[in-house]
Amino acid sequence: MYDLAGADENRRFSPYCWRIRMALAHKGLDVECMPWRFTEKDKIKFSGQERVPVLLDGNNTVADSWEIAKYLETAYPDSASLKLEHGEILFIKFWAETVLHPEMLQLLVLDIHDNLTPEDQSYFRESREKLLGKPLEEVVANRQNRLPRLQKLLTPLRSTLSKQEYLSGGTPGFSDYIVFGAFQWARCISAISLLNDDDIVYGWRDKMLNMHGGLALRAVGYPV
Ligand SMILES: N[C@@H](CCC(=O)N[C@@H](CS)C(=O)NCC(=O)O)C(=O)O
Repeated sequence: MYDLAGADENRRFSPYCWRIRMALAHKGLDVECMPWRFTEKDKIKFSGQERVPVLLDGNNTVADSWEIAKYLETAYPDSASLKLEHGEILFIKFWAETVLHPEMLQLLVLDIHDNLTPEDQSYFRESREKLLGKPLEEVVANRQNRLPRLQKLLTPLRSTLSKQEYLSGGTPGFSDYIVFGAFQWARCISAISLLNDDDIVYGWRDKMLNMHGGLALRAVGYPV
């Protein structure tokens, strides 16, 4: 799998790649995660698009985390299910991508920049400043003041986790990996603390960090 890396090639921080690393571990599949940088578009050209994760499995190439999850369910039907069959999971996916990620990006964007190679820094600054409409330093100025917005936005997550152990029900599934990917993105790239330890979301994230032999806990990141 091609996996987004920082200047330190062991810093793997993509929320989309983390979904898949957790999904692969869930299915008991070993994977080699090859470091890829934003400016290495040529390296993944064979996949017909310009983003990671890109999974290579035998003769198959699959890009896009959702497509990869579906592929894993079809190609490995006998291992633990990712529980994709209920259509509502698409709501979780789009909520994470259009509500949670953009809010987190405004907290993390400068830390992401600071952890990249010099070539990636230029590309990232230019593309993200265009997207956000201002200098990265301005985006994160007074970012502590934005934290209550994030806290509020997590309300449906809190309510769900007060009724059941995982977003997918009694056992984890791809819904959990989608949302966890966002928290792992933050943890791997920034020292900012997003969750208080008395928050039920903190407890859920802790379980996710320790799952699959502590795969996510062991990753290069910050103890937040
Ligand atoms: N829809 C894709 C999105 C993947 C994506 O946006 N990946 C980011 C890394 S987190 C990327 O490769 N960005 C390349 C760029 O911004 O040039 C998926 O679910 O896999």
